Amino acid sequence: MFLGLDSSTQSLTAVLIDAETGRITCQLSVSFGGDLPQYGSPSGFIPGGKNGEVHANPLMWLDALDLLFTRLATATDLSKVNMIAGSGQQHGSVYLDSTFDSRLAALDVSADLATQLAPSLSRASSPIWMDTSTGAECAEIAAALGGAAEVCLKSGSTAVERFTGPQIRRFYKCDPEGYQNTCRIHLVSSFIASVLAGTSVPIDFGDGAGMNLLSLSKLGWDTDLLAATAPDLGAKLLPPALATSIQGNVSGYFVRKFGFSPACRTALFTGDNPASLVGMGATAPGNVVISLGTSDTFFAVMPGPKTDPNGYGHVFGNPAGGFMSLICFRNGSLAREALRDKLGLDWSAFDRDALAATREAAGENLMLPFFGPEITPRHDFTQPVLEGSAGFKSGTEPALQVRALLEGQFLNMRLHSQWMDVKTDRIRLTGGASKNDGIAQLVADIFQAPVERLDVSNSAALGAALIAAAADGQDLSALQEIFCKAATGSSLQPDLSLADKYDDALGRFQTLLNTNLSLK
Ligand code: ADP
Ligand code: XUL
Repeated sequence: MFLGLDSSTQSLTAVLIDAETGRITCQLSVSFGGDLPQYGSPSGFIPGGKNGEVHANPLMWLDALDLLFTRLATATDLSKVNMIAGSGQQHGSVYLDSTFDSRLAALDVSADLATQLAPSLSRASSPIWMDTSTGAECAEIAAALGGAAEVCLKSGSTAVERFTGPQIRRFYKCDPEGYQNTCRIHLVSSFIASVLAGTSVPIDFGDGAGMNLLSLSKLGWDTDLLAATAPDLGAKLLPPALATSIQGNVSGYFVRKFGFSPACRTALFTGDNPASLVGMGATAPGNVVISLGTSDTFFAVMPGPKTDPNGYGHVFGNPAGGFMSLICFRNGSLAREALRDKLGLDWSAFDRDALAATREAAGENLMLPFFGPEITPRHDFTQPVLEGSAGFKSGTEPALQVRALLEGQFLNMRLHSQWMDVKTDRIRLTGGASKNDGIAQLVADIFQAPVERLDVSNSAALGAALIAAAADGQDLSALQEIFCKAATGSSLQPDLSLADKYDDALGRFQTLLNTNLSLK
């Protein structure tokens, strides 16, 4: 059996797989808000942060670990687990003093993790990916390196507010003493991996690339970025490694307390997005993943460490080796809901039949589909821009607007993923809106690629379980064939007769976008 854990923003999830039978044998979650109300973090972070700060209490993650294993030990026989791997929400960081490793080595089963490890925190809270407080630090890091493009070329992303390097720099500036007392900085992923291993373990290339510190070409910490971020930072980080590297046996705390075998081993943890790439069966070229959640994301493996010339997309390590990209489109479901509500519609106006009724208008009207600030392209939009027939622009034809919004979203995605030059044999759709066949069909038509949906709900935790199996020497692609199959009846073929229309629309969309980006 292989156990995958995912410590995400709102919950800690476990997926246990049996590689022999090809089945998921147990799935359990602890919700930070619901199960641990004492932390006052109903959505997984401490509400009311000032100046864009969004922090979480790392002790909450430790309590969640104790609680999850208590539940797992009741639900299943943990002595059968050969290997554990995991993932964490990306970018969040945990700050520890010189006692952390000795406390890990001396954990006592009669007390809990949070009580025993609390004294080793050199910073009481952890900034997480939702934090936007580091604009000044991003500018300082970019200036020290000679510009944003240089940071992107080295690390795979321009200096980004939520990324760990700028967060570390802010801590160093705001609390120099706290920074000095910090001997070890972990990501959420490597923090939890270290607790399981009973000793500090490295950050992996997947999550490490979300720090603005990792050199993509050298796969080691970049000395210029370290120096631009904070003094002596290199000494506070272990050298990064591949997610599938084995770290040794699980700590005796988990053996004695929850019944793991002393022979159970642990691999590294990675970021939730790299783990999802594995869980969606997309670690080899050809499969592209589009997640249609609150925001939309586009991710895929890349043959080499190419970077986005516009600086919008990110490059992370692929847990199976090589690299992946992640592009985030902030307006995703937020925009689909905004248009739905503005026109007084419901989701049936976005479904297959409704969209089929306006098929003749495919690619004709254009909408820049942004109701608020966007990340890709980075711009403070306030409302959509419409260009097309009179009825469309005046808003008298809601069905045309729905079509143009969705077309605009996926044309924008196609446009801004071109730099990756990835092979798209098929698109694997996930996220809340992916169950909508109308939306899924438009994705197939605009990208001119088949679309399929998988039966996977916890793709990051499943991906982590598959990483554990791969670390144990199992064949990852063979396991993905079994665990990451398209759900029956979920596949859709592109309408090939629309190829030229959407090629033409892409050019016009780009022109309209460029005109509007240069307006402000
Ligand atoms: P997240 O993981 O970001 O919380 P989910 O992947 O759970 O988001 O997706 C939630 C979103 O799915 C909702 O915001 C909603 O807009 C969208 N959604 C749910 N059902 C439909 C539907 N039938 N058609 C289009 N969008 C839908
Ligand atoms: C990725 C990002 C989020 C977090 C939380 O860059 O910030 O997706 O990983 O899920």
